[in-house]
Amino acid sequence: MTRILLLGGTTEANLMAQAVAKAGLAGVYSYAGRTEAPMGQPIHMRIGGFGGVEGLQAYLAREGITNVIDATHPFAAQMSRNAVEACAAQAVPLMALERAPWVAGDGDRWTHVPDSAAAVDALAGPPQRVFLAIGRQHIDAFAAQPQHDYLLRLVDAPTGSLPLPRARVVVARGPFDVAGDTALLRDHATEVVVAKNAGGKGAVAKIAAARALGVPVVMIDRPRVPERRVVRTVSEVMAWLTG
Ligand code: 3Y8
Ligand code: NAP
Repeated sequence: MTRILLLGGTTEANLMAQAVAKAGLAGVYSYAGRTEAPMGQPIHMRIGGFGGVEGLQAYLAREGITNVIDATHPFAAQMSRNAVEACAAQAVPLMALERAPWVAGDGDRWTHVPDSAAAVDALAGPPQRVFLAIGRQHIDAFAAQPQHDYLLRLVDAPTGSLPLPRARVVVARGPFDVAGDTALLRDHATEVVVAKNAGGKGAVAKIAAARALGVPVVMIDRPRVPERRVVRTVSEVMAWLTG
């Protein structure tokens, strides 16, 4: 009897949940609990951390999980590391569903940086109008470059003051579209976009908008995650589950 743990929080995970429900397989969709009101899912949901590798191992045993699908965001590296360790320890098969990174094309003006600290360093220099599109968890680090006029896009309205003296907040949950992001960059007169190389469609609009407007992008490359089986499509995961 298949019982799936789907580590979610992305567009791909949502598509995966639809396929699992359609196939009539038993599964649980797991959110970290980062946002106030995460989207509903067609399968059971759980919200919150497991309590590290040990907590995840105990969960796998207690719930009789037979397959784990890691469909988390490429920057959710800690969750992916924990899944590799816990699944190996419990001998539960693990499959990652991961989108390919974006690759710069004609007209793209990208500067690649290895992590958000390097993105902060890349913003040294005279004041600019910066679209900081990397969410809430790493904003504090940019207080080291207070000279800029920031536009922040967050999933939930910030509680308390922001660590940036000049920042405007747009509260919006993606997926985003190119027309909307082009208008946003124009209205803000953005001079540089800071983005994570998330890949996929949900966050790519700002990259296409920056290309169209000739705006440079500081592109944060993905963190390393341990070796594991990876596929790019829901159907490949379904073949693995039912094969
Ligand atoms: C809680 C679940 C879907 C899935 C929506 C995808 C697409 C839209 C684009 C910008 C970039 C960013 C951010 C982003 C995108 C999708 C997908 C994606 C980027 C939700 C969600 C959860 C989260 C967590 C949130 C992080 C933040 C990152 C905002 C739900 C909406 C910037 C990543 O406030 C916080 O603490 C937010 C934290 C992790 C990164 C950060 O470090 O702040 N995602 N995003 C998941 C959980 O609790 O387990 O609330 O319904 C999911 C999605 N966000 O089709 O419905 O699949 O990537 N999410 C980035 O890529 O740079 C926004 O603004 O252009
Ligand atoms: P992370 O740094 O890799 O994980 C930190 C801790 O959060 C994990 O050790 C785990 O806690 C908990 N956690 C993370 N994802 C979880 C999940 N799906 N279910 C249960 N617990 C989870 O994670 P993150 O980067 O903060 O991402 C959190 C969530 O947001 C994930 O679902 C991810 O897919 C989604 N998301 C992240 C980004 C991003 O830019 N990072 C973008 C879009 C969506 P314990 O150790 O206690 O188990």
